[in-house]
Amino acid sequence: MHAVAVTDLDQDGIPNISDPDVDNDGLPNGTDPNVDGGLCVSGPLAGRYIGDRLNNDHRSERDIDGDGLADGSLIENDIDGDGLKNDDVLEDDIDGDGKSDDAADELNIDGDAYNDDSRSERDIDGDGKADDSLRSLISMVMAGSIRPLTNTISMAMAERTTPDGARYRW
Ligand SMILES: [Ca+2]
Ligand SMILES: [Ca+2]
Ligand SMILES: [Ca+2]
Ligand SMILES: [Ca+2]
Repeated sequence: MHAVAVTDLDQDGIPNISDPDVDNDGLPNGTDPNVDGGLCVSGPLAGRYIGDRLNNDHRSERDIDGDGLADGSLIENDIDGDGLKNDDVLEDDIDGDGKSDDAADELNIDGDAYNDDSRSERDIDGDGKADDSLRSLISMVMAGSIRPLTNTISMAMAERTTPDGARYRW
């Protein structure tokens, strides 16, 4: 059903890609558990249920804000359509599933087809930069999405004693 992109779900004249309430259910995209589906309360389709019935965190939801750009697409820079870009410092719930990006039970920050720890996940936070690019790592640390492995680094730098009694730091 996502083969054809719906460009203006609620037919209010504002395309989904810039509509702050894609389904006109009265809940702004940033607080709507199902951005592209709900009971339309205003505009030409008022009184009708429009869109899908897949909540933002549903495994089968591949385009949370219904703008035609898949959640996992590198050019989708605002996955939940709340106007805050995925890499904005104020964006703390990239996929709008109600779980903070930092929450322990948030296993798929960008709401794409791959959990964060999947071997196939190349861009955990949907910022369009591969996770192993230096710029992306720095921006994720800055945004608090990941934490530097300070313990690992300090352990690596700990003083060690070799079998013959010599002491080194490395
Ligand atoms: Ca809405
Ligand atoms: Ca949906
Ligand atoms: Ca989208
Ligand atoms: Ca957003």
